[in-house]
Amino acid sequence: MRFSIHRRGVLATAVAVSLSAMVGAVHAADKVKLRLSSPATPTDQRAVAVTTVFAPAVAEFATVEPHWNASLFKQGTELEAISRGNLEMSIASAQELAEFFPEFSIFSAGYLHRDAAHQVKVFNSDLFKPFKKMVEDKLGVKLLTVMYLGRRQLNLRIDKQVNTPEDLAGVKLRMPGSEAWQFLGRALGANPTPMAFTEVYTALQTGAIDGQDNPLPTNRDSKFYEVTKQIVLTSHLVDLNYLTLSKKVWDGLTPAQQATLQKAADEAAESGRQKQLKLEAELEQFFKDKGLKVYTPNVDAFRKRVQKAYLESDLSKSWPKGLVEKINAL
Ligand code: KDO
Repeated sequence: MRFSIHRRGVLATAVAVSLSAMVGAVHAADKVKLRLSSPATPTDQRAVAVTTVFAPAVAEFATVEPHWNASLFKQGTELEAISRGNLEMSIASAQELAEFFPEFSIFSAGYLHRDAAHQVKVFNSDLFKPFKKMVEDKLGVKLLTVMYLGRRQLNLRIDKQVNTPEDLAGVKLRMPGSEAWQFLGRALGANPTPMAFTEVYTALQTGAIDGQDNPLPTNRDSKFYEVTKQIVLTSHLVDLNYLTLSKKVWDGLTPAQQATLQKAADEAAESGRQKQLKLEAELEQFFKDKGLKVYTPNVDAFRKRVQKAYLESDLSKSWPKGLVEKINAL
């Protein structure tokens, strides 16, 4: 008797377990899988925001599967992968978008965005709407929100004091691998060379390059301070990325899911932005403690040279007329 009760109990439990496993499996299969590929490290604040704010907020209907350190797609190939249906999400740059739409280079121009708040204003303004639509219609990619990467600073393995763009003559500066980035490197007065983010540490270590540029938190996360001697605070680009999603995936969501996902993206971006700003304010001392020289050059000289280079360039010919003024006025 005891045995049979026990047996029934076991059977009932087994049935319940397999039923709930089946229900679980159905739920998991019902969920939208969102694979995200980015060269960012998992400790980068954009990555932290995606995993700790965005993913839990959409968990009811989506499973976010992030691949950091460019482990799924190479830097710069993510947008095409989304467009072809091989990837659902990325953290894209304006420079990458400019490879498809030259007019996007306006958002990659040095000394254009003033700060993190200005980036948000530009992204949410009417003037950005046609840009979003163009990317959706022609590439099938939705720009969900703007993420703050930070003020890019020169980070050099050479000792030479850099006060003006002239001091960068002949300096082999790694820039990410698209034309808009190379242009910025030249505008700064350096000799730019394209290279993927994941190769930078070794290139600095071996001397294949003289330096690179990135915001202070990135320099810490990727340990570039171990293989460089100085940080020159040029703040030449208040850098941004867009959190992107396949338009096809977006269109497959219910209106309520779309609203939840949009809110999650905005909240993740805001959380990452605040943390990144805090880190930027704190990190100067961190690098000094690591033995690096950290100083502010003649920023006006850099600003003048860079802005002039953009305005006289072919890149700016693709920019809608009057847009620089409108951006400045925001
Ligand atoms: C870089 O390659 O230097 C860069 O900072 C460029 C950004 O647009 C972005 O792609 C970023 O790398 C990666 O997310 C890694 O932090």
